[in-house]
Formats: sequence, C-alpha cells, structure tokens
Amino acid sequence: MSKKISLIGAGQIGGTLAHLIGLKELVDEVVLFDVASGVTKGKALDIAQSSSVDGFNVKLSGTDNYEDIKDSDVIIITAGVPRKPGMSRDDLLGINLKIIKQVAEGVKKNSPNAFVICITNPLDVMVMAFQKYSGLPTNKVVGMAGILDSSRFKYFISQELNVPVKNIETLVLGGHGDTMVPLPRYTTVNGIPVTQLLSEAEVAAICERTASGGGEIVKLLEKGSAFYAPGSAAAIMAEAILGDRKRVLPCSTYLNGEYGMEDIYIGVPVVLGKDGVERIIELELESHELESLRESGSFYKEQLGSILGY
Ligand code: TXD
Repeated sequence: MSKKISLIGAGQIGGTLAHLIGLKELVDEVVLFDVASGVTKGKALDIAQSSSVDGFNVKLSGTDNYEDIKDSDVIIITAGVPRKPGMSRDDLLGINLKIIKQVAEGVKKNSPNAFVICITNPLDVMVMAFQKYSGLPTNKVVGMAGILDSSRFKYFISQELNVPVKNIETLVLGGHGDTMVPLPRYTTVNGIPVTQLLSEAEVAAICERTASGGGEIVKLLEKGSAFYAPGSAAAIMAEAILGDRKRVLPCSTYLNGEYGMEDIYIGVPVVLGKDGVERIIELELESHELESLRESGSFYKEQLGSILGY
C-alpha cells in the first residue's frame, strides 16, 4: 500500500525533510503544507525536479489546504514563528501555541490515524499541547529533540578524540533547551566508557557545548536556526515507525508514571516501531540525573499548565 508523509510547515526544516524523504524514498508521497502556499509549491516543484537527477520516485506537492493531508501515515510538524527582536519567550510560546492548536485541529479532522512527530519549539511544550489539543493517542505523538541533542554530543566527542562518529554511542535526555540532560555515564566509544578517555573537565565542557548547541548555530547563521541535523533526526524517527525498525531512540515522550513523572512530555529513550512508542525504557539513573530529568519535566509542564490552565 502506498505511504504518505505530510509536513506541516515548509520552512527550513520542512524543505530539508521533503528532500531527505525523497532521497531516502521513505514513502510514495510527500505533501508540504504551509500558510505560505507559494513556498510549498515552489519547494515541492524544485525537489521533484531534483528527483530526475537523483533518480528517486516520490510524488511531491504543496498546499495550504488541510484536506490534502488526509490519510497520511506520518505527519511532521515544524509550523511556527521564530522569536523576533523585542519578543519574549512567553510571547513566542503564546503565538506558537495558537499555531499548534490550528495544526492539531487540521490533523484531527483530516488524518486522525497518523503518527505525529512534533519539532516546533519550545519542543516539549508544543508536543504536549499538540497531544492535548488533538486527543490523538499518546503512543502516536512524539517530539524530536533527543536524537539531535545526542548527535551533537556525539559529534563533539568524535572531534575531541579524533575518532569516527560511528564509533560513539550516547544519550541525551530531558527537555530540548537549557534543561537537557547529557549522560556521560551512558556514553561509550566502541564500548569504552568516555570517562576513561576524557577528563571530567573535558566531558563537562562537551556537555555544556551540547546544551547550547542550537544557540551556537543560531549565532553563526545570524538568521534562523539549525535545519540539516534536525531534518535528519526527524527522518530517522519517521523511518523507524514506517519500517517497524524497533529502534531505541531518545524522543520527547508522554510519561505516565515512568521515571516518577506523570502526565508530561519529556525526552527519554523509547523503542520506535509500527505502533509508534512501543516501549519506554526506564534507565537506572543516579539521583542527580533523575533530579535533572524531573526538574526539566516540571519546568515545561508548569509553562504549559499556566497557559492551558490545568
Ligand atoms: O530539536 C528541535 N526540536 C528543534 C526545533 C531544532 C531546530 C529548530 N526547532 C524548531 O523547529 C524551531 O525553533 C521552529 O519552531 C521549528 C521550525 O524550524 P524552521 O527552521 O523550519 O523554521 P521556519 O523556516 O521559520 O519554518 C516554519 C514554517 C514557516 O514556513 C511558516 O510559514 C510556517 O512554519 N507556519 C505555518 N505553517 C502552517 N500553519 C501555520 N499556522 C503556520 N504558521 C507559520
């Protein structure tokens, strides 16, 4: 049966994702949805033309009509506005929540059986808001951040040790932002604990650079934020679900008792397969790690609670 991914938001990450999904031939059809209708059609046409060069066979189209996302297998949300000068984080939160509400209504009405991957910032708040507004099952609604944050951690370690990224396994949990929780204890280089290869100070510096990894790119770009690595990370999640890969990946996931947290979205390792979040892996964390994770979770829950009033 033919498979379809709809991308809600056709900005930097949406466009990158459409191209990646095409190159990987993850599905048969990609729909780019955005309020900027010309952009969706322009990007769809451009990428479709690249398929003649690269030889992939994926149907691409652009739209500003929610009916066109119907029967999507996976929906990836990047819709939102970035912070403008003079705008506080709270202002941004309010605006993006309104956008997520619209998106949730569009998805619920037109493609309620889809798996949804949310990327819009502030990530852990937006994914939870999407789930609450749409009422879609929690195992089918996840947020992308942990794979990106882990990939940054991995890359910095590979640079420090001058070894290939492929040799490194690592985990970054918690919220996407200042409250993320890199776990050096779960970081190995071909099985060797990273703590045996780098000093405590070096590891701490890498953790810090990882936590501000997005900001480093924002500063360099001067306009917009990272989009290549975020696109790659979301594509891996879609691939795991569509291909029933059962991959263990850190994702912002709904917790209902796990890690001692309830009714909350936060980044933890999960098994992603054909049923979406098939299992939540509860790591044995040390008390300071667990505390960081819980602090991270309650920070976002309070933010959302104060707005949605619960
Ligand atoms: O790890 C992570 N989760 C992230 C999150 C990593 C990097 C960036 N992250 C966030 O993703 C970022 O802070 C943004 O909130 C989103 C999307 O980033 P992108 O770089 O793609 O932003 P753009 O280029 O501004 O694209 C957003 C698009 C733009 O084309 C708008 O026209 C569109 O969203 N938009 C809408 N689409 C549909 N419906 C509505 N209402 C709407 N409003 C704006």
